Amino acid sequence: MEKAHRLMAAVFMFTVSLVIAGCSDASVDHSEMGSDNSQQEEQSQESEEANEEGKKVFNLDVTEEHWMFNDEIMSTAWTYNGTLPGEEIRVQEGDEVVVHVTNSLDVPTALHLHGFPVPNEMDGVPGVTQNAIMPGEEFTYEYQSDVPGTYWYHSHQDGATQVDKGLYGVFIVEPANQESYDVDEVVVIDEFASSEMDMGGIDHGGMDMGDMEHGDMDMDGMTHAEMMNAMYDTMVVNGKASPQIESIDVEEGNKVKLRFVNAGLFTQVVSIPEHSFKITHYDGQAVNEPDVLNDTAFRIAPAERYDVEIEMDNPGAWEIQVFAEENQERLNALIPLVYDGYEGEELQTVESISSFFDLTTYGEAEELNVGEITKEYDMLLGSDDGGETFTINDKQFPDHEIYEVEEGDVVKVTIANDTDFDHPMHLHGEFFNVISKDGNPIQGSPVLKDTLNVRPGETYEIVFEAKNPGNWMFHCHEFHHANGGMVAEVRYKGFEPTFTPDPNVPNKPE
Ligand SMILES: [Cu+2]
Repeated sequence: MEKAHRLMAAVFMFTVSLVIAGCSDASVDHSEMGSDNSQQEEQSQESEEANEEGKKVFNLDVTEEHWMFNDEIMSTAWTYNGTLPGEEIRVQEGDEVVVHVTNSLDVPTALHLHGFPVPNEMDGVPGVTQNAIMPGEEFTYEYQSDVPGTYWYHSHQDGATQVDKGLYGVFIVEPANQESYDVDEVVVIDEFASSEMDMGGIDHGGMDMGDMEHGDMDMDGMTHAEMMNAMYDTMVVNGKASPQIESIDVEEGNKVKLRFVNAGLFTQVVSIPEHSFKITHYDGQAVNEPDVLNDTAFRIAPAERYDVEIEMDNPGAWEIQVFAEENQERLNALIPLVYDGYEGEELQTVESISSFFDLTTYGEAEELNVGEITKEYDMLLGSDDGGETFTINDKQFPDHEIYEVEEGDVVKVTIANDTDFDHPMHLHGEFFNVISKDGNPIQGSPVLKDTLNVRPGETYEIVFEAKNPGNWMFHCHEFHHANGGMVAEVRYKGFEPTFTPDPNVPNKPE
């Protein structure tokens, strides 16, 4: 124990010095950029403002920062506007939204709006829908926010590095008839690897991340799961780790909406103590007649969102529990839920979990408004033994499976998981309806999603209508799995992208 502590302390000191060295570099880059371009920037800003009247305009600067997860854990984070998660973007249904992304990192980046059905050229996938935004450059994304819901934005360039370092934020479109809540807050779940603190520093000095993963940490011979559990050791909620996770402050009688977003790489379990609640939305899309749940935990996989409505009828000081099922000892977080007047009292949490939420039977059934199926495809999720490679139909990106569709097609995809890992499969560009699980039709509310967690041995059928022409990624959202090849693509016949891939830009979409 003693020895391990000293080692940890040594690693931490080493890290801090590298981090400080790294940051001063970044600030030099900043000032140089500003002086060169300031006049030009002013002019272009004026003309942009004229074009942007009546639109909701956001500027996201992608920067490297020191970030304190709590009083003790500091890291180099990559951020949007200096915060983790990035600045929340909240707009109303019907708003025209403009997002200017300025890249102040020294590597290329790109912004993907996850789940929101954007036009293809706004999808932010380097090499597929645009060239990555090079250091010092800017890219403007425009969206018509006509589909309400809880979404998130994140980098789609080298996600295993960039999202892991903090490049994510929440995007909310409030419906025109938004119900009123006394509290409406996001709960963004992530986990972080303290070993990456020194990875971040060394990386800046020119060392390759891949070398670190397989070399320095002595990860040879480890399975993928063992490596993940060895690396990630700290839960992060809304950018903070215990004991600095911010409390949700409520009053008796409040109606509370919590928007859970998993921005990390592990499937998490969420458990709400001693309160009944409803899950009102999956991935931002409304559940039909949601039932009241009690003593029921729900799983949230990477990139999924669950909106939860809770009546505050049990005054006290509580803790919502969040933990990674596969690594509960290290990856668990307690989010204080504190009634007015109960501040400072001992927090009470869930003692044991009696049942798990099942989305196949939840809510009221409703007829789906989809036409006759015109195309059927299979998606077999595979992996080699140790989890070094990940495949879809035995193919690996960039020699990947292409699902060709035509506008108007009704496409059924049967997804089967033949691996030992969860795979949260995300389709860009369209929502899909989950119609069956393991051969049994969905009994409850329609399940409209953009990310579906397919657990080991499970098979799902999904259906989507091809109505948004483009080239759309369909991939696992555990970025290491995507990196290992678990990426497919839906391509519309005859669609021509509006951009030309630039061979000088290191596009890295997976
Ligand atoms: Cu996966």
